[in-house]
Amino acid sequence: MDLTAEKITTRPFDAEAIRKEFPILQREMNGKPLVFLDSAASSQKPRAVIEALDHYYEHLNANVHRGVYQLSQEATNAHEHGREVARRFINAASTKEILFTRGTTEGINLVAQCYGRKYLSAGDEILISAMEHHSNIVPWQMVAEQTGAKLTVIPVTEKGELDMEAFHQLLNKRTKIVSIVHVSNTLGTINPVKEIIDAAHAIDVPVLVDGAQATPHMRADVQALDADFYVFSGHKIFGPTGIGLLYGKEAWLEAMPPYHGGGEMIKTVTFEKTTYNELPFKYEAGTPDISGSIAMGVAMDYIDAIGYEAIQRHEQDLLDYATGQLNNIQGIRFIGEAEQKASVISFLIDGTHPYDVGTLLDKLGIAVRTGHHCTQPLMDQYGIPGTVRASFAVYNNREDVDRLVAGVERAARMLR
Ligand code: C6P
Repeated sequence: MDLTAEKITTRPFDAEAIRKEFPILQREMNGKPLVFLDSAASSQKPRAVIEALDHYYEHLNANVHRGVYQLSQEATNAHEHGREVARRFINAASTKEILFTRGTTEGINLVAQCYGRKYLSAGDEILISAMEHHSNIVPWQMVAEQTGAKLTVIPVTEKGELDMEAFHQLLNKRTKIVSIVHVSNTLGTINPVKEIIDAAHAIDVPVLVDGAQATPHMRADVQALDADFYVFSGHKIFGPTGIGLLYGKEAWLEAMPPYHGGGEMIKTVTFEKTTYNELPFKYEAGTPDISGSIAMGVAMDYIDAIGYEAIQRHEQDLLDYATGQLNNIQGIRFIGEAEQKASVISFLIDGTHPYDVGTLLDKLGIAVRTGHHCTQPLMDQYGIPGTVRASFAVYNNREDVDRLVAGVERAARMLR
């Protein structure tokens, strides 16, 4: 297995062949074939990614960037190849701008602390939206407490879209950073991030984009977007858990102080003074997740081989079909009806609690997520405790939708 091979040949789209590449989908749950509809929480993994993890530990395992011996150099090459794959995947200008993190959450905390402690002070504003995941709220609240800055919040309409008029009014001279979700994990809404970035840049305000829910479904081209920071998680794009990516423009990464201190991120250390390593290592203290960077690269190549266009076409079909079928169920209420939506459907059934619906679906072998989806302020706006959320990936099919619809109908009959 050559983990540094330059390949990516797009293949003809074959939904059933793709499905077979995900071994876990052969499992049964509660005596029924598993219907996995929680990919927005964490996607399943294709065999190629699982094999890459195995291959690393069987053939390449050694620490990186340190050993003079060949095994360490091979591990380093494979790890750095993962970075190059990631650079290509998001069309960054340089691998200096590609930082490995533990995931979206760590990426946002890194920017909040490194940018915030240097550039924020009392009276400054951090502009986020009412549909943010807690990961894009709490780190900013923490740095606001440290610096005296405050959060301002773009409202969300009843349909689940950003109120763009309000955004343009809220963006002002006191705004020091905008941090916005590309695709909402609860509503499925695809936000107009390019419009937001252009407006912010017009008054020299940098923008962080939380791409955790976008990257499973669409190309994040950081140069076309002109994002200053773009973050996402490996485990939502068919890669392993514990690894993610922070893209940052080189100028910002050079200007900001580092995040964690330790090995790898230094050039020289004395008890009096430490000088920092060059990019991207300045932000990567300690031994990285080597198998993770390699396997995430394989996951990115896997997406590129199928192609985002084909993925989107397939998922749009499932989204339309599922929305239409679920809509026939009496008493269903959709939360999130934006014009531009990814394949995420949140709903409630009159007279039932989402948790009970989710539990009954599980008995039928159907995995959905229930609860507030780490977006409590959004739940408060809708005045609901949570939703049932079904999210679709490229390995799902119409049969999965049929099982979901039959399951929800049955749950509704039993619970009302
Ligand atoms: N949303 C969901 O089921 P981490 O946990 O760091 O990989 O990702 C955090 C995160 C940040 N932003 C958005 C928009 C997200 O959707 C998530 C993760 C999961 O919706 C778990 S709550």
